[in-house]
Amino acid sequence: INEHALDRDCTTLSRHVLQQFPSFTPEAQDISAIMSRLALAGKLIARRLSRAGLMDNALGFTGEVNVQGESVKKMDIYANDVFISVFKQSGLVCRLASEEMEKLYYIPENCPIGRYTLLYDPIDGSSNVDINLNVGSIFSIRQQVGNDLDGTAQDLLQTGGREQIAAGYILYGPSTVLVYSIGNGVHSFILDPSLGEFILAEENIKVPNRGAVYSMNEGNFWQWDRSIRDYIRYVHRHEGYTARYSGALVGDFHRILLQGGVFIYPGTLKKPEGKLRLLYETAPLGFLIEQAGGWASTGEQAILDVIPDKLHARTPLIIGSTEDVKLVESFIQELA
Ligand code: AHM
Ligand code: MG
Repeated sequence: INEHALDRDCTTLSRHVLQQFPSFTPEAQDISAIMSRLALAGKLIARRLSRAGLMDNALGFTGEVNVQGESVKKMDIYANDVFISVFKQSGLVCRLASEEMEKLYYIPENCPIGRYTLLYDPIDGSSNVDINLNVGSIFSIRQQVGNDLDGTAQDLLQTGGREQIAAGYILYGPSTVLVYSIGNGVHSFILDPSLGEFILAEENIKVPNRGAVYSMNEGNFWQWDRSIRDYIRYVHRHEGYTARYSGALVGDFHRILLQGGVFIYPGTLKKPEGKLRLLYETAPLGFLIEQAGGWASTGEQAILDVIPDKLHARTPLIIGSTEDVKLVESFIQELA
């Protein structure tokens, strides 16, 4: 038998998470259990996405508008509920906050004991769902500090992204990929549908120091600050750049994580803080990119140092290869 292939097949996500801890502590067991449930959420969402076009009630809009003023898609609601359901009766996660819910959501039966908070974007890039292109889910785990049961989330509004215990995403593409970090490198797993398990694909991913890709919505050019317009003019005048933008952050980020480059969603006239939300979009990806040796910035400070003033706070995002991010920062700082 091919022992190597067999060993690889046996490196499942939950086993890998346990191996990240020096010993079999209660925290190690908790985080492993949380990751297994997040993996289940990913499998449920991947299953529904793969058949959505054949189902009566899976594509399109619900007709509602969420707290962010965005039209809600049926898949957003399904995926939002999946993350709640998988943590019911887990005793692990007491509070959840997501892009689709105005307030924190408490799972009452978990609350006296559940010491963790889950922050998540259930379907990121949901405009891609109806056209069968990649989307993702983003997650972040924090220790619940104090006994917040009144919904004010004070603990979340006093700390930055370095307090994350774990962060990651699930990318629903040709295959379903789960990428996570608990502060000890970035690791990727691929869902093997025949096993129903996420199997280790790559350990300790390092983002290249530089890359050719720049990823941003250039349709917003006229809405950007002069510094960002200057940066784009620089890119257009230099050889070696290539544009890639899918409209779904997780996919665009994944490309950059593996191949290098920079993703930019700056502030615009209409949205001075940009579009992306700190707690469940930019901070988790910031955590991953720093773990991979790259950098994430608002242009003025590290994403992981930003302290939100509200649950759904937004930040500009410049993320990817360190040299590429620093170049964008230099344009911003020159005009500051
Ligand atoms: P969503 O979570 O509501 O789908 O919004 C986030 C998405 C990102 O995935 C993507 O990078 C960005 O919005 C695209 O925005 P735009 O269409 O303005 O370029
Ligand atoms: Mg999103």
